[in-house]
Amino acid sequence: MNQTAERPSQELILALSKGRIFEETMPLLEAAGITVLEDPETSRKLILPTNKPQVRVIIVRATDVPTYVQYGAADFGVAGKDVLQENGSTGLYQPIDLQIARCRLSVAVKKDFDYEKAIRQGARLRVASKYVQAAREHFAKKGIHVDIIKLYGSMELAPLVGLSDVIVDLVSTGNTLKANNLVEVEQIQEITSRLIVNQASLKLKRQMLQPILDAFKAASTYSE
Ligand code: PRT
Ligand code: MG
Repeated sequence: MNQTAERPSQELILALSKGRIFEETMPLLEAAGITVLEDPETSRKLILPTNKPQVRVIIVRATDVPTYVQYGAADFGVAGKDVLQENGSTGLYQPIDLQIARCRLSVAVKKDFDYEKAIRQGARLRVASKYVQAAREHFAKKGIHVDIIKLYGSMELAPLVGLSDVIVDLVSTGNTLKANNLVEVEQIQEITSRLIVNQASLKLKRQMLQPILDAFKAASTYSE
């Protein structure tokens, strides 16, 4: 899993997802002297050039970032702790918590659902989530019996149409919950995005990678 794919040894590929991770990584790249020359929101290209000919950025789904880095198709990438936890992160070096794309993993219910009472009564809860592992662990720790229903998106809908009693989802402003008459009843954990590095790249391309890692580290600490 740790081999670097057949790519020139003097090139670096950074894997990012569109949206908040791309946007919040840009200032860190700038701090490392790297400017991405095209906007993934308007460009259809999946490989974006930067001002450094040896550095390119690839745009992939958020959940696919660790896969590209694990196989060495990208040398490094940025992924949420939620994604790394849920999909495993073997063979990945995680040197820096970038403190970006901050949110929390929470339990939410419909406003009129009495969560505490359901727990007191030992009810079996139906939980809809994309984060099956984290949800299972959370309720097991609390000794609550659950049936978990795996969804791939729009978790907020599930309690509204009777698919589940509870959801486990990411919350940042809380606006999505509010707009759908849901309330947060428990915070499971804080989530931020991490820099992940292919272990072989770290050894073989250390000279090129290290200054970028250092700049990222400094920029993410000072932006606190
Ligand atoms: O959106 P898409 O299906 O393409 O992929 P994705 O959801 O995997 O990617 P993206 O870009 O939406 O999220 C990438 C990473 O950003 C996640 O893995 C998280 O680590 C992080 N992040 C930070 C978030 C949020 N904040 C967030 N608020 N990811 C998702 N959300 C969603 C949440 O699921 C909910 O539906 O936004 C909604 C709630 O937002 P508020 O502000 O209304 O509370
Ligand atoms: Mg999303």
